[in-house]
Amino acid sequence: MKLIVAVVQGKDADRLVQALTARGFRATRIDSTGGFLRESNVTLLIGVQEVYAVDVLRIIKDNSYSRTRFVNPLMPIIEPGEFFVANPVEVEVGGATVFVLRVERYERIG
Ligand code: 2BA
Repeated sequence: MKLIVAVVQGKDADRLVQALTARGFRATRIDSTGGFLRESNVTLLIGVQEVYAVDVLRIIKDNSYSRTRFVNPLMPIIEPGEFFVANPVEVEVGGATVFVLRVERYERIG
């Protein structure tokens, strides 16, 4: 058993979850926020038998898109009389950030 933790952009999450559930995979969707951009994203927890991990990774790849965002760098400390024009910096936010973890034990109780 593997636990796949995938951080995806909010725009891709609905389609990705639909694609996973249509193929019979179970997923838990957690609303999350990126530490760097401080924008909403979605973290999916997907528990699968090891043989299906490749299929899940393929579905994630097919449904996650890279996008570029412009962010304003932090203002430096400026002295009175000085001025500073911040140039936005382009950042590429990936399709998905994926962690694959080994699961020691999995149970559905009830
Ligand atoms: P954020 O932390 O908001 O990062 C958004 C994008 O900003 C990143 O895209 C990356 O292109 C850039 N970025 C992040 N930290 C940076 C830094 N210190 N310097 C320069 N640029 C930086 P992705 O790498 O595709 O990450 C998308 C989201 O996936 C992240 O949102 C975060 O929520 C999650 N993530 C990425 N790497 C992670 C990690 N090692 N552990 C946990 N979560 C991670």
